[in-house]
Amino acid sequence: MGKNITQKILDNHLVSGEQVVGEEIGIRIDQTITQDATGTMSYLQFEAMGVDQVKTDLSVSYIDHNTLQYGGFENADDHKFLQTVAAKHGVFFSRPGNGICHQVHLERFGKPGGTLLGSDSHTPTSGGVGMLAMGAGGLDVAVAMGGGAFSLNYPKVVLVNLKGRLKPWVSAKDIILELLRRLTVKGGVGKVIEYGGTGVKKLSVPERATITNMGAELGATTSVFPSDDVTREFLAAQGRESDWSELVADDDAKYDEKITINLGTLEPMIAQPHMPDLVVKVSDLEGLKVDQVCVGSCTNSSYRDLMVVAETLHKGEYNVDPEVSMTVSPGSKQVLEMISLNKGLAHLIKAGARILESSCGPCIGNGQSPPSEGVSLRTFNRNFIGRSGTKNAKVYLVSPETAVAAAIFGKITDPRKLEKYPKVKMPKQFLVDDSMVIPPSDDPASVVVVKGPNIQSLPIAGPLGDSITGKVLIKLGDNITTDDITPAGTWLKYRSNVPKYSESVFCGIDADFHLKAQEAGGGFVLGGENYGQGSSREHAALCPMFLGIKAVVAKSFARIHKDNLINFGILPLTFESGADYDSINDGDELELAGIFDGLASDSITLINKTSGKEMKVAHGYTSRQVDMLKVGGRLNYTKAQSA
Ligand code: MIC
Ligand code: SF4
Repeated sequence: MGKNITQKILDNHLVSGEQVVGEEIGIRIDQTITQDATGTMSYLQFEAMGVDQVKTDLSVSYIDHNTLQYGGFENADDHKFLQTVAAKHGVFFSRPGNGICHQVHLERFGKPGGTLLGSDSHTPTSGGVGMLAMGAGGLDVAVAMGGGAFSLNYPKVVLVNLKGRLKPWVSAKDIILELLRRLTVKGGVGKVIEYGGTGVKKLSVPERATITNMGAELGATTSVFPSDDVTREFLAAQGRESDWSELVADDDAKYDEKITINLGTLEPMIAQPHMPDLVVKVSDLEGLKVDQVCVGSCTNSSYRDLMVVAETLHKGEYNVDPEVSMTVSPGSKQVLEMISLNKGLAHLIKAGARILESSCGPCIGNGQSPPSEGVSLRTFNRNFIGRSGTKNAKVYLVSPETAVAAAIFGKITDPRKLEKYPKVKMPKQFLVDDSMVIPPSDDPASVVVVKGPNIQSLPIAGPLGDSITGKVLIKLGDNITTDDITPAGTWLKYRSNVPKYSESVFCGIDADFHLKAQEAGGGFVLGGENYGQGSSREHAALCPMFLGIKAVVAKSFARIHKDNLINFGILPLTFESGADYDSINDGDELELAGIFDGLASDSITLINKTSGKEMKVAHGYTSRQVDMLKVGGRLNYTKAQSA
């Protein structure tokens, strides 16, 4: 029987388990990436595992999230630690300024047919060159660096059949926004989204990467494109044609679901506040006044994207509307250098765009927070409430085409109203200069790992008991994001300092949560559907663990966050019915009873001691996860296994 692309890569990397949908498998990881905001924890964990040199084909540590922290030593401490720990253990180090991890990895390292694990949820970007690239918590990445397998449930595979070709002013971002409109932020859970059809040939690698990048917002395990002639040309233009190999689905490949998108009839789309799936046509919102336009992020910061914006401004002799503040963050040093040599940068500057560093910047609330009640149009991938740094701002997600139209007219405008669509050709040769990627040391024994005062040691949970009692410390609704649990922005500098960062837990919802949790000696968190969606930050489990949270009971969980909770010894449990969720109130006293027996089956008894009601909650853990939870999480488990 024929295979699809996902099955081919998984089969080639399988080390344990059966290829049956929903069953846990273990796969070998070829490459890993970390970024600074999740990397410090990941390397502390790697150190704790006692492995000397990474065992992957390639591991890269990127500095791109918190590059220019204001006022204080924390950020610089983190960077020094990351640089020295990389040199010591065989990891390449991409310096701040070299660009956003996903864009740089796509340009310089991604390889068709390989597996990539990254401590960032947008790692699937490299699916644009036919890699099976997945986001995970830093601890999972540390284990993969040590040569351990990555565990996941064998996914369903969805074929998205792209037909026809995009019309002018409609681009890759509109394709993924359309998919989000159809499938929602939970639509991809447990699935790999694979792209095929005649429309694929018309999309360049960076356009494909925009789509695989934002597949993270569908909750998908990952997204992947075929590796074809377009991929070969891209890799050749990056001076690495030898990394290319063909990877396409067999003609008789089977899929669990099929979806068709007709590119020719697609219109410019826009995601409204405050979820990436609240998508409508741009024309439906025409005329809404805009305060800010931000171009960049790992979704839309490629050479192609920035040149579309620059050329539109230049050809039409436009300036940015006086009431709009427009920023542009290039995805990489390569992109920035190339647009500076071909005058694209000059066009942006002339028109009044403000040029930021090649980093995440405003996407993670690092600068350029919108004004009060402001409307911000961003080419980014997430518009969760408060993520921009301004809680009452209204953030919309759009393509570079729609962004530039709004910058010109000062209001939401269908970009098809602009005249000539600039034709941006993919360069025959990209400017290749890897001088900001520092290779690991030839003499690792001589490298001293520098840990300034911001690098605090890692808290570790103790073993699980047979019963847990405690109060409901907070009851939440659906789609709670990791930005709600442990926000970024000004808190980002405490990513290496769990005790301090724990003060941020749920602070946007209940400013005193951390005090309440500590006073009560820990307790329970209740959630609705898709609890923990968004980022891969394991701090969203680590910090609650530090505050004494023992279990999160929700209607359903996002994949990466559920794994992170288990990794840090917190029980993620699922309600059997909405009525059970409704029957518990904030402040109720709960007891999980007979946990060990419950772990052996799939349900544990939850008693609401306040109301007297008893119910069953499901866990769905594999036997490996049960063993991990019993000893207090993955680090203890890995240590015990290697002993
Ligand atoms: C994000 O976009 O939310 C982040 C910041 O890149 C996170 C990682 C982090 O929290 O450090 C992600 O996507 O995983
Ligand atoms: Fe950085 Fe934003 Fe991409 Fe996260 S989504 S990696 S913060 S650019």
